[in-house]
Amino acid sequence: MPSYITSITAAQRLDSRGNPTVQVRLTTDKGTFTGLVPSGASTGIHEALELRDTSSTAYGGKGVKQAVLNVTNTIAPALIARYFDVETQLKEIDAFMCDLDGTKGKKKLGANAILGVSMACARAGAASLKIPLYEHLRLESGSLEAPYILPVPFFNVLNGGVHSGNTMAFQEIMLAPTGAQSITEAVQMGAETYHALKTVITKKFGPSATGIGDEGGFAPPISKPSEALDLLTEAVEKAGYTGKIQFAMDPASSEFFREANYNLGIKDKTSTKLTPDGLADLYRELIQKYPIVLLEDPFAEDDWSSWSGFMQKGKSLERMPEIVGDDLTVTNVERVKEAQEKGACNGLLLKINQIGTVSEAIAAANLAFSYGWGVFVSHRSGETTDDFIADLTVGLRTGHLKTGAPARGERVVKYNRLMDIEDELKARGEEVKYAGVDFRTAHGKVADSKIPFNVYGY
Ligand code: 2PG
Ligand code: MG
Repeated sequence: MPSYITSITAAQRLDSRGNPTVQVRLTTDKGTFTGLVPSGASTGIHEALELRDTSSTAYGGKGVKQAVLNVTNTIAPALIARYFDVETQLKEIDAFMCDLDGTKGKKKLGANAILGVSMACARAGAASLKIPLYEHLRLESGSLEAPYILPVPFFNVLNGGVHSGNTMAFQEIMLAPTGAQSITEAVQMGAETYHALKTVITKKFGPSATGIGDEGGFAPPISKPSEALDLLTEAVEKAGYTGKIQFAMDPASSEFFREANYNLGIKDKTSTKLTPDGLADLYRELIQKYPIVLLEDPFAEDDWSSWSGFMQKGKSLERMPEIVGDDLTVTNVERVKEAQEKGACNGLLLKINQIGTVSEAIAAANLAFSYGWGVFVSHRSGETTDDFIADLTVGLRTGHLKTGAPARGERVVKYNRLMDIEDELKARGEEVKYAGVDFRTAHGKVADSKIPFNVYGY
């Protein structure tokens, strides 16, 4: 039975940083469904536009009242009048909103306005089909593969960059419990290590150093990435998980790229400039020394030659992590294609608000899979209690996601939802697989021969 939209309302609500964001409520004959939109701080310049009321003084120019009005006055009447069936027409609904906007980067209506509606439509579709959201998203992606894959959760436990007030230029240092047997065990390992890390930090720097950054990770007074990785090594050992938890980093290097160089001293106002080659050497040193299985945005969003050169050299290295594009690829099929042509990376960070509709994000993931890349689902630093991305990662079988520390409501809501999904699938007697060490290729969408090197060396 088709299910039509009968009303769409929107409102300005707060995100986890205390900034306004868009909340959409969409009603069909099956109920009312919501979508709450996240927001980045280290935003890539090629992302779709997040519409803010910059000319108003309210919320320091960060209000989203215009985006809210765009939902209620423009998108709602146009969509309702078209009688789209939410069960089967998510792609058409998303394409219709893109046309209604009419610009390339959703500059007229705002990606934040459009995404809220898209998320709510996906939920309405799932409800109408009487299936869980992850199942609906799996069907939307055109995949019928089994079993369901529960992702390795990458916990961002040390925050730097624009996400914290310490002097570390690198934005995120993460724990990946690849040696767990289930998402539930992985969460336990992550949480126990997070607490062990707090103890390690307290001992080294005192209790005042245990304040946290935007994603719930600690932000002690350190600057060098090796200091961060040493802290993690100690915490993992203390928690008893050596060999079972590996590391990942998102330096978010576009943020400290200045005039063709990378300034690691950007936050303490010293000049610790590295050339792209110097930074590549630093990464290779760290990769040899620590169990780093994923490196995101090692170079700036348009520093293509550094990305390609790093990938080339990586082929002959004994250890090479997954190289993930975030600001580089912005969940946009055009940028993903370009990155593939240039051999720039072998992993895609998937952020639904970078592109602005659920269907376009799925298309970007499918394209990445077709190249043999990994797909790494991600939250934003400004989050909400919406848990949509937990279902997305299971539906797309991406095998890994990052959604912050194992702490703070807007982060744990996603991890908790993943544990709910695991329990639910088991209760239904379905086969469930935890991605574990195979997190990059767990999706099983390509032949091994197509996978652009997969050498962790661990
Ligand atoms: C990133 C993200 C999320 P932001 O760089 O990967 O961790 O940060 O949302 O600030 O862009
Ligand atoms: Mg990033």
